[in-house]
Amino acid sequence: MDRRKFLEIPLLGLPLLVAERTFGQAKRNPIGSSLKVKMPVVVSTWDSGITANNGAWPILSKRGGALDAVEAAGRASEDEPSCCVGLAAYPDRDGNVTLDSCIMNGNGDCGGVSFLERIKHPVSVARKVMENTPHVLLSGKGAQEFAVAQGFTLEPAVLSADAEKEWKKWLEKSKYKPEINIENKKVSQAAPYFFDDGSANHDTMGTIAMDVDGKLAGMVTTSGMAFKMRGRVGDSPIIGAGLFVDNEVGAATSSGVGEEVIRICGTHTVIEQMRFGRTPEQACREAVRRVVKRDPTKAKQLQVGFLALSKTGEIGAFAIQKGFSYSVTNSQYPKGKVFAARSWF
Ligand code: SD4
Repeated sequence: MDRRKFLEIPLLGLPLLVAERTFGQAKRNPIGSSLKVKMPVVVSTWDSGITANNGAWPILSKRGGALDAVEAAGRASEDEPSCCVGLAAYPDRDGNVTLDSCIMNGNGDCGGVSFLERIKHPVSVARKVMENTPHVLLSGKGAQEFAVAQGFTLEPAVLSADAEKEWKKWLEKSKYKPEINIENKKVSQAAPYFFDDGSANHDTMGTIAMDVDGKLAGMVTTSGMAFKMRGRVGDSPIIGAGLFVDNEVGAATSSGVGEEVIRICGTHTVIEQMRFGRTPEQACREAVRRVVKRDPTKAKQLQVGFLALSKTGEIGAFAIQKGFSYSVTNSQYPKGKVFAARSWF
């Protein structure tokens, strides 16, 4: 890249004014080029990130560690049916719920599970992979056997009523087309934020946090894309794609069409951009730019969003499409606050 082009790129992340937007009762707050917050802090993708943050904040606010906090965030999401990231989530096209998750601390310790069935808390299995095996990622039957050996219960293979209804509806046409911002379009009555259609919520939760000692950690938990092919694994359990954390720099997570995130090693790209001086929002924007430039026509039809937290307490996000949001909880926002990310289109 010539010097002129290199210098141009950081300017792409300069602040633009974004109007405050209201979706039903879900009020998203406008952002500048970055949001500087007090530590400790937990930040999660989407409006339903509030549920995840509510799991993490009791730990962080009592001076607990970031790794414990993000695991608790994942478990809170997996426990909440309206979050749709655990066993209540939408199945693959054959009617099986298959879950992906990973967890990482700022020292490069990490673990993940993919294509995991009938286990309620994939994030905790991911942590066991990290702590009790020499490996980083266990998949499918092997991951399930490992989980059971570690004391996790094998749950019945049943769909939630909502998932079964949506799957049957989907079977009528059997067309795989990821829906943009599906995570924020469906909201159950239990969720703190509502949309005009009263529907709820979510199929991926990414959480990044910094504790009182300045240590970073992150996790992702998901059922992946609804009605995917059996065996499909997305970006969420893949270190450097759905999650990357480095105590020297910051933490980043992603949501949206995982295939696009994997192709550009999304969150690793974000962290490396931050390492060389970009703000979290600029870094997220650069990762989005790489997705868009690969196929600008296709990019119009899909959503990918990145969310990052720097070690100095700056938060930034950027997405291809409007509608990506993130939730922040700390001493300034103990009940959590939802912010809108800026977007390419
Ligand atoms: C995946 N990135 O499996 C996930 C899907 C997602 O909100 O983020 N949905 O590709």
